[in-house]
Amino acid sequence: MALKDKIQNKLENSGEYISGEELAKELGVSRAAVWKAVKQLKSEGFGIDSVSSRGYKLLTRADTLSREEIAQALRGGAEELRLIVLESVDSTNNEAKRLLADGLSENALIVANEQTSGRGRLGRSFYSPKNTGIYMSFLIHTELKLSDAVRVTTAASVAVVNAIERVTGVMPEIKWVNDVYVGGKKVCGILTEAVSDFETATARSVIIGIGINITTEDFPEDIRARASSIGSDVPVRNKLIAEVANELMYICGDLSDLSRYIDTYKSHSMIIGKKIDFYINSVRNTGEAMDIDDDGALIVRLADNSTVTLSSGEVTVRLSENAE
Ligand code: BTX
Repeated sequence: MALKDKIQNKLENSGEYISGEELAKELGVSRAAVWKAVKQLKSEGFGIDSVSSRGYKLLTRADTLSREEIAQALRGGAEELRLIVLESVDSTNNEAKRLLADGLSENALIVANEQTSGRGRLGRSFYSPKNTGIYMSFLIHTELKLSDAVRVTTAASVAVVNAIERVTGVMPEIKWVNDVYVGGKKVCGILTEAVSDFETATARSVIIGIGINITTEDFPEDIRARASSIGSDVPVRNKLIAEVANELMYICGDLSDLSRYIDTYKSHSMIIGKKIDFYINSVRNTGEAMDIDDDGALIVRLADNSTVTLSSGEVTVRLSENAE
């Protein structure tokens, strides 16, 4: 039995704090080995409290993905999705594309415990370690005007925010266009891809990829200052996945019914009323974010009082460093 499994057993049986010294003595290993094994258990999703004077205590068991638990919580049409739960995959969006290329005609939800090449927008990557996050993609076959496809991203942000609030009680904010933040740091990214028919300017299928950090702590150096997790002392991944699906199916059931999502999108905006920097083709501009229109476009007032309307695509927005 691996050291970490032995420590897991001891912590589970005790239910109380056990000092690192005691564990090391009982298991015949160094305290450093105990510390390393505890760190590994944490990275697998176990909630373990470490207090220097008292030792370690198991707070929560691992938040294990379960196809059955997800399926049981799906409703309102979401239960009709073909549900695929994988241990590891390059990217759930890539998997959705492969299923589409193989001729899958059902709508599907693909979930993975880990992504080895999670993708962000514009060729960026999305850090997707195992056990501590949610990585999910919806494959939806729908006839959608390309001009309406942008609404899908807006809808997905709202589905995520509603689901997080309902399942965890945490109140997230949305940074236009599709990032979800908690405490000023990014906890979720959404990547929407359309398989389109340019002749008719319609999307035939959309793939909506959603990544949410639940208990991830060890972010890579370059994103550590900007990324965070929702945090949870109890297992939430299965419930949250199902709730995002339920919300998304409801909103996408009628994207022309703006009341299903635009108000929530606006009320959770972290930039409306704030000074922002925005980048078009890497050129920096500044202004004040005024409003978001019905298509999810951002209305910005410039220094000369004129306004511009920014659609998603190539625009990146940041809160101005000198913003109050
Ligand atoms: P984005 O391009 O807006 O965000 C990616 C950027 O965010 C990175 O360049 C990095 O700075 C930062 N970042 C990377 N990983 C994380 C993370 N785990 N948490 C917070 N910030 C991070 C956003 O793209 C769209 C991301 C979609 C991810 C989902 S996961 C399921 C599906 N499959 C897949 O390959 N992508 C989507």
